[in-house]
Amino acid sequence: MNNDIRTEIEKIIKDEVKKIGRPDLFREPMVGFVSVDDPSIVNVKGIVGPWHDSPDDQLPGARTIIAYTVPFTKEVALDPEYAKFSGLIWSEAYILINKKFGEISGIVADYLRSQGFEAATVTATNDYDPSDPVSSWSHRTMACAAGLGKFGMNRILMTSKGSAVRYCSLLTTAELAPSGPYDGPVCMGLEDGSCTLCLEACPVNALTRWYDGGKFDCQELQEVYHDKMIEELSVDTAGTCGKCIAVCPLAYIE
Ligand code: B12
Repeated sequence: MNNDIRTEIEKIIKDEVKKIGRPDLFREPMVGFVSVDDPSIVNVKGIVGPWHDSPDDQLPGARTIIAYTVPFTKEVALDPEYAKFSGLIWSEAYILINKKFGEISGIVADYLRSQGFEAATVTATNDYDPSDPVSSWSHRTMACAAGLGKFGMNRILMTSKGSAVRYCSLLTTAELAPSGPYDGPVCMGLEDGSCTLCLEACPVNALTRWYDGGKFDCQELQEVYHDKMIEELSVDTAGTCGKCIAVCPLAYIE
């Protein structure tokens, strides 16, 4: 299979994150590849929900999904834990990388087209209706299927560099060799129930009742934090929370 193409894609993604010039916020990305024939992709509507797109909905003839993750530095990863509202550096990193994701995926897609393949990019976030906060394309499900991580009790995908990371993915008609299964650290809460820090850290107790109003309270909290930052701190930044990630012993892994 096209190993040179895989190597070039990894290089493009790593170089583009380096070019942001913020080693204080971002670490080297990790890239994973999964075939559309992988059972977790074939069954994606069953795993995520019937509203989720199939690869063909995004790109007719898609053969491979390229998932990538940008890990935050320790300073960003631990920022939300003691922040009164949104963590300032967490929010800065959130805004910067969300903007950059479109550019990075676009460059990878152009490269694939230059090699004679089709490619389709997918918006990194904020592509959903707040009255029904689900996206038609779950980047972390793609990352999970591509062997980059495993879900934890806080509903966050843990990777070998921690769970304080952000995800993006794109599709191509190129047949690229899949990455192996994830073999990094996993959530202790799910493994043996020995950790419940994330459940306790949520200011609105959303994680224990996610499908019973919890996800809406999580969403609303981020809006409240946005307004409070303006009112009390005169800072207009993204309303984020992330306390369920920051308290996790696996938030940051060297
Ligand atoms: C809508 C949305 C929200 C909504 C609600 C999400 C929801 N309904 O679950 C709100 C506004 C509440 C929200 C909150 C947050 N979000 Co948000 N959000 C999204 C968005 C845009 C879509 C997610 C979605 O459709 N979810 C629907 C559910 C059903 O799918 P899912 O959660 O993605 O994946 C599920 C399945 O795959 C399944 N699953 C279970 N077992 C298995 C096994 C296998 C093998 C597989 C394949 C899958 C699987 O479990 C997952 C969890 O239920 C994504 C970006 C994107 N397009 O992916 C970001 C995203 C999920 N959010 C993210 C983050 C960081 C946050 C916040 C921390 C806020 C912040 N930005 O600081 C909180 C964390 C809340 C939490 N603990 O989950 C990150 C997650 C990073 C990570 N490490 O996992 C994402 C991926 C954005 C990004 N581009 O990086 N979010």
